[in-house]
Amino acid sequence: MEKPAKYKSIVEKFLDFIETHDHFMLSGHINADGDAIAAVIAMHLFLKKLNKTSYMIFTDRKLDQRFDYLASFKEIESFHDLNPESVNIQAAIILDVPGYLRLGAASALLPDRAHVARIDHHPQEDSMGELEWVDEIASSTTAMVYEIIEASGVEIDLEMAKAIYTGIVYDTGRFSFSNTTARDLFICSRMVSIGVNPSEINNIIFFENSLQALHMIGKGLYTMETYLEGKVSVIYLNYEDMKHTNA
Ligand SMILES: [Mn+2]
Repeated sequence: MEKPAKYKSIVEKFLDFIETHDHFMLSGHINADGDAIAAVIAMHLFLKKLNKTSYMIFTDRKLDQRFDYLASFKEIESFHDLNPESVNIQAAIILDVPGYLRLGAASALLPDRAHVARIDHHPQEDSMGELEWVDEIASSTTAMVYEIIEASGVEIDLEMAKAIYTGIVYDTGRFSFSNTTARDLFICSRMVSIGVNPSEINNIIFFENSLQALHMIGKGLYTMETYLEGKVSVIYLNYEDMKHTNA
């Protein structure tokens, strides 16, 4: 017999939410970072395995192209280029987004809140859906998505593993920030055993800078001034400096 809803874990509630819908919109915060992009892609690949349709739609006009090694990255659409007629959105799962302002213009596509679910690890600004899982202790939204995939029993393939590894390694600063937990290391160890190559991903995300980007960083560092006995430092770059790089 099914457990009464009040005894279900949040992960089980998400699996129910997914089971009861077929066509999803997935989105992350504006100026999408490695966690937002990887969490959306991991969820997309998971839904695909369940034979569900999902549209990955961000408010950003252009995404950080470093993450184009992730499967389905090219399927991500910008809200601004989208023909709303071309999508059939029955439900939405919003990832790594603390409120409407951070979701941006893509908020316009959200269905009724009864069909909106959210997974996030930021302090919250707005309640956005009937089903919300917010864990401020979690290192990353992607680590939370992993828990849902893991609980479903779906086998994690290499493409999913790359996305899961990417979101966690990005938001923990290569496992160096204070948010890094034993669970993150365990999950990433599993992803490596599935075939993820850590140095390959680290190089792409953290070490491959364009010459223009390095020049810009150099210029910024040169302007550094410190205040309050070194506790605060300030660097400045103007729009002209930024314009010549896509960093
Ligand atoms: Mn995040």
